[in-house]
Amino acid sequence: MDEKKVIFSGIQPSGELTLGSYFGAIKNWVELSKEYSCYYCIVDMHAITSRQNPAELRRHTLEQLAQYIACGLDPKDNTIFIQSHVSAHAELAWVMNCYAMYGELSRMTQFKDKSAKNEDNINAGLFTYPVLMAADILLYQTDLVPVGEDQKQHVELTRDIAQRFNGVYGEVFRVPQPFIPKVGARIMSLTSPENKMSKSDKDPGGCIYLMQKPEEIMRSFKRAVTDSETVVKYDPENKRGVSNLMTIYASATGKSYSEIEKEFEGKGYGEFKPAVGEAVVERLRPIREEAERLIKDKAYLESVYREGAERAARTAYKTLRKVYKKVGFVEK
Ligand code: ATP
Ligand code: LTN
Repeated sequence: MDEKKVIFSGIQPSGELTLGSYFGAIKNWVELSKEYSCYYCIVDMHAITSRQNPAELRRHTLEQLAQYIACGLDPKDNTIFIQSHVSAHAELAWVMNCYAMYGELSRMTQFKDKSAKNEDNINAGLFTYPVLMAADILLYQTDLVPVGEDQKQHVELTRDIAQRFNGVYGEVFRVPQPFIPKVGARIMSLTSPENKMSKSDKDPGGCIYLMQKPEEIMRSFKRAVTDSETVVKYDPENKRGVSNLMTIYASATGKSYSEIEKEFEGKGYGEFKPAVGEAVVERLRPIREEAERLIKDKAYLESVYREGAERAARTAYKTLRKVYKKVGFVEK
């Protein structure tokens, strides 16, 4: 019997992974993978809530798998898989749809943001996106969900849906908790630090991508928006740009904000910005090199996602069968 606590998390293959996905999520996944039983998913079904080019979606999915492994997730110790390969996700999502309320889904800030950005494609999938996410999490009897701050509301909704279902049918689902990093929960854009760094951002200068070349990373940091002062000080209210750079530096080096303030005392942004760039370049270099190597090894990647899906399916269908029985479906 596996007594370890269970972790589930996922990222949509909707573009190139950013420093936000890394510091907000994957970095924690790697730390947790040592102690817990972990499921790390590439949520391609979520990705199609925005229109995707099919060839690109396929490429991003495989690249993301290579990047998960390159970031330090060992497929032997972790169940790494592609969401659409385990059809229980779609099946549980349907049932969960009937236990999620229109009103609560209407309050989801991600839905409101994404609807405002995609006025021409406010599809039903975008609306029920958090229900599929709840199904992802609940299928594995998950204890902890490591995500960035922006996903907290979705994990809370998952808890509400699980409790509602359990309230009617008994203890079917474990009620999960969000796990949000203390530093790095919200990495902002380098060009508009009032917005979250996001892989579907239209302004590439604001984003740092895991696979980006060092020269490009350095250029983006040198151009990062700061303020008219010259003091390196953590003050997210009044110095958004600089505070964001400090968060990135802290996440890349493990230093605290006060250590960083001391390190750059009396030095201006001209010294600080390239130092952040260097730290990020060094942090990402081994990841990029390993991911570039892995992406060429299609047979290996295939073996990882096949095995991952098989392992995931075993747990997922156990939960799904229980749910079907509880709601009154006839056993086949
Ligand atoms: P998209 O632009 O396609 O919506 P995204 O870049 O916002 O994607 P997601 O795939 O939605 O990223 O998120 C992947 C994981 O990384 C989630 O756990 C999310 O909370 C986290 N994350 C994403 N962006 C950031 C960020 N800027 N700072 C901290 N965490 C982030
Ligand atoms: N909604 C998340 C991605 C996601 C997820 C999940 C995260 C889908 N299913 C389950 C944690 C657990 C996002 O947009 N980042």
